[in-house]
Amino acid sequence: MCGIFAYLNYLTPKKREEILELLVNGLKRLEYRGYDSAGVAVDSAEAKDISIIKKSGKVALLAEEIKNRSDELNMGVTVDVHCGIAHTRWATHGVPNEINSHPQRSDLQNSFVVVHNGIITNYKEVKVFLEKKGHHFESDTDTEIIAKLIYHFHQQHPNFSFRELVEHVVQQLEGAYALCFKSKYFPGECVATRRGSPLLVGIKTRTRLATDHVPILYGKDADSNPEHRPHGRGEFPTLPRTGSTSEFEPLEDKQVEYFFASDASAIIEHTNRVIYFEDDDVAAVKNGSLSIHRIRRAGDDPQKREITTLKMELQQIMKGNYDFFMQKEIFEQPESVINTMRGRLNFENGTVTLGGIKDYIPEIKRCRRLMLIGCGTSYHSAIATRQLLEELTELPVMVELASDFLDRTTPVFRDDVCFFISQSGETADTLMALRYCKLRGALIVGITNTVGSSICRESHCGVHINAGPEIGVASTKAYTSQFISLVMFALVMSEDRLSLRQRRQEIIDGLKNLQNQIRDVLKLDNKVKSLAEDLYKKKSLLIMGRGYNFATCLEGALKVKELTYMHSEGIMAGELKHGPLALVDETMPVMMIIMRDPVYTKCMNALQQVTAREGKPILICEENDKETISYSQKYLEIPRTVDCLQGILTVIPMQLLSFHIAVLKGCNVDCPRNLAKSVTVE
Ligand code: G6Q
Ligand code: GLU
Repeated sequence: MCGIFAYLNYLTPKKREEILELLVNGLKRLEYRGYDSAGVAVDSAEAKDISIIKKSGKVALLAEEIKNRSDELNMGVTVDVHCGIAHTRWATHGVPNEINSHPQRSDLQNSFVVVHNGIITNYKEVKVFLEKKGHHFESDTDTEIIAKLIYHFHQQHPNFSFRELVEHVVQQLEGAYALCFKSKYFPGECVATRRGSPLLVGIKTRTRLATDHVPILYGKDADSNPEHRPHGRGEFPTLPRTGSTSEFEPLEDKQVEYFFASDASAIIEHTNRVIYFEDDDVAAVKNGSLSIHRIRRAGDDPQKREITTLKMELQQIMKGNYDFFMQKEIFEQPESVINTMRGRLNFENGTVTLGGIKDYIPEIKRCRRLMLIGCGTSYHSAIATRQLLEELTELPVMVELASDFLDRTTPVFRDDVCFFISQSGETADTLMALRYCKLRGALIVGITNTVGSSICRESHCGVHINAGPEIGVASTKAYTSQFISLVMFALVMSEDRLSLRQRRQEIIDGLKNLQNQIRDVLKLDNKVKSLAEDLYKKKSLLIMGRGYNFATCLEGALKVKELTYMHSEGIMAGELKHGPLALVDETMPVMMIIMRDPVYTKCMNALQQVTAREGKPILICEENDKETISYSQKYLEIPRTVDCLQGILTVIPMQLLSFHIAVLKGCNVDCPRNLAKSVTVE
């Protein structure tokens, strides 16, 4: 979902070539989020203007364009103070072409330039206003109004600071945004702000930072007064200044570099000292000092932003000896599942401690029902664990797709406990559903893989799945870690139930063996690859199962769709007779998941229905299950584990199968077409 990257060096001499390389490399770290074009803005060679370089297509094409213009860009010059902004665009308004790429500009002189992640929902009204003021638009984007609006305010208030101008602009905007601004009127300054889209800043100094926080600075409450809300049409009111505030000097060491980005993967190689911005923070760097400002609103008056230390290491976001991030992340699962349980599940005494929710367990035990809400793969992890949660908590468990949950304006009550499952922690549908439930007094539990993400921060409590950075757009290790996190929650909820002690113990023993069993399943990689060679030219693939393995059918079908662009459908085997069986003949590719679990007999019934119609199903079944194997020439034997954990093992062949088909079809494994790692727009 697009990426923002900005770099400001202060009293830190850098060649212009180094600065451009750094900006391009920052965009490369964000490519996995999905995009269709890219651009940068830097000081022009004479440093009195701004040069913008933009290209539709991949970042590599932008890098090539920069190289082609190296003479014009005076690459050999060293600058002590400079601000550069960069962007990978995921088009929402205006086709992916050069003119619609970012940075967007205020005028032909590039007086103000801006990069934007999100959607401005009232841009049409603002555009009408600005056109009446004589501004001429060149792009079809919503973003362009931001660049022209700040220029308009600058013309009205030439003595406003850069930060004050941005504050006035964002008070007119509706919708979601993360923004970084640069201006020829404010050389060496950068202003960044966010509402609804993620943004953070990394700080790098020669010596250790003199402080572990940056206080929040408040101007006068300029926008709490209703007259200053956007009129939507006609004249914008003349806005009073928000009141000057002293710039905060967080650093003793004046040599400093700032790295603004949409997520930490673009920052970690430079520094691990970061600040995650909150909605409506306006961060300004001026004379090397970072200050964070807010327009104070009733009930909202945080006093500071912590400078946190990123835990992720660079090699974790590199591919290692794999060709693709997704491949690496599939093969990381023996380790990632252990990391999810580390420090929480004590295999010796059978206890489970989830520090992030333990204070809330008594309240959760008194709740009326559990609601598990998510999208895509995260939703499937809820499907996968619903039955076990019902069994061990003896509570009603609702599993909801966030988008549909909101469409229905589902009734939610104070005694509901709502889980929001999200790898990125930024998925707009899931975040909107969280806010919907929070507003209605429910207890909010976040299950995320990204520290500092919006869902993480807006939950009352939660569990970090500790899967490590997941770069591939198609979620793999996050799914198995979400799965295990929810299983651990079920174990916590039932720890005082004597009647469930034996069941709990078999699950804990199963979790203990998982790492080795996942390794065994990964050894099937070559066999899966040969199955992929049979399938990759097919038009469709049906995946059937039920009970604890139905989620694997849904998740496997999603993986096949999103990675190979081939149709695939997860089918509840119990539903075969109610329609899907009509699809089966000797030509239709079918996979069936049949494990020796409580629904084995029913699955064998489904298998016989399929083979009776000349179907030739590929089976995912239990090791040495001769009876089941006898029904098919093509099968994958999976180690046996406790029934409620079997889905962790049966999903891995599906991850591998979709990966190999994608490679055979020449698809982009890490960045499938039309998709983004974090869908931050509804
Ligand atoms: C799955 C995809 C996608 C993803 C959803 C939810 O492989 O990555 O379906 O699971 O978009 O994303 P979050 O888990 O980040 O909310
Ligand atoms: N809405 C803006 C555009 O279409 C920004 C999209 C993005 O987040 O990249 O240009």
